[in-house]
Amino acid sequence: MPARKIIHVDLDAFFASVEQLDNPKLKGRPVIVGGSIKERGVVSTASYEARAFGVQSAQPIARARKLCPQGVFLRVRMDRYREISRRVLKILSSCTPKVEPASIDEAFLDITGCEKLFGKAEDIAREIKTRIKKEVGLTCSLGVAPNKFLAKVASGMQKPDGLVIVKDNDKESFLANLPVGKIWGVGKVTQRELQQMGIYTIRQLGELSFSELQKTFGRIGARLYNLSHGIDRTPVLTDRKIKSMSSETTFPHDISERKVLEKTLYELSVKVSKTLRNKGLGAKSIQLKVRFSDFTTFTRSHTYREATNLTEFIWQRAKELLDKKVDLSARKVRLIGLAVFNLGAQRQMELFVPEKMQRLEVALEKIEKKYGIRGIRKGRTL
Ligand code: TTP
Ligand code: MG
Repeated sequence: MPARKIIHVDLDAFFASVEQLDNPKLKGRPVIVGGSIKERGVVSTASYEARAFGVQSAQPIARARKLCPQGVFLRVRMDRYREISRRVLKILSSCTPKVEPASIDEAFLDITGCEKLFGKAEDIAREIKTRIKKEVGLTCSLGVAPNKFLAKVASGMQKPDGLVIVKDNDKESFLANLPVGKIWGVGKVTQRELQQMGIYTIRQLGELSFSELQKTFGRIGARLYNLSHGIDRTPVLTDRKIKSMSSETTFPHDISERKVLEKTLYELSVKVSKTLRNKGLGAKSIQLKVRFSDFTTFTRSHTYREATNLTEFIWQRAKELLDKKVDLSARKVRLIGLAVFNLGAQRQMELFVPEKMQRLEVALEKIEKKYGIRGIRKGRTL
């Protein structure tokens, strides 16, 4: 696959910049926005002038007042920020249809293949900055890179009003001296663990072998390995409309045997997980639907911390709901359904590991043997 061209756009000091835009007297002054009811007395964001005094997001307002007594303190005006956010998105969408809004003030763009039409990635990035400045009145920082992870890190490197370009060949040197905390999914706990191993920079992390990382960090080991080498295959997801996916089966006659229900759930899991994988998505929530012979219907769902698109996991989760939440003793089942929601981009790196793939295959085969399912996975792409 040729290298992709991804842009990450992040507006500078967003809420505070909008306040300065709407009231030009505030330009160049320390502006601190926060303290709405929901934010309960903490700073949402501060203008760069206020940051020079040490004011930061999530700080108690009282502390910000001490650090910056001359600051202008303002309440959050969410509706206004949303309106501006929409205008920025419109500009981005006119560059490419492949835009993924990531939060109120950031978005990913996939401009792979746009270069013939619109010029070099760097020029497209400059054009975006110019248009947002001219048409909306705000500055932003951009990262241009072969993937989302690198683009996001890059956009944060020269804030405010920055533009950082990472070429495919330079990705490892770009990451080398950055702290491991820059890696997606490395929170305080993992960071501390790594520090105890003497690992502070991404270069040091990249020196660990795949199996070492997997042994120490289990499931996130694969991610640490790939990201530390600048590898990230997550797609820019434009299809935000997909909120859930589901599949269900109505039986030709009502069913009481658990084994048949489990087998059907397995078939539904195969279907749903395959669609998820094809779309590069994973689901955190699983919902089981059961309709009894008397047509009473109910659904039970559970949300997990980690998203998945693996058949085996989805099936296990669905079966758990069936085991724990459904009373099958009194009535027969007419219909069973499986839905997944809380969808998000799913890194499929686990699947690139041959050993893991093998284990998965073995597990699936066992299930299929046990339930007498044949040929169900024909044509399936793992
Ligand atoms: P960020 O993009 O993280 O911050 P920012 O735009 O203010 O500053 P910069 O990108 O230049 O570093 O968040 C976007 C907006 O989200 C921010 O303006 C306010 C809001 N926000 C909160 O309400 N609480 C928070 O803790 C953070 C980090 C942001
Ligand atoms: Mg921002």
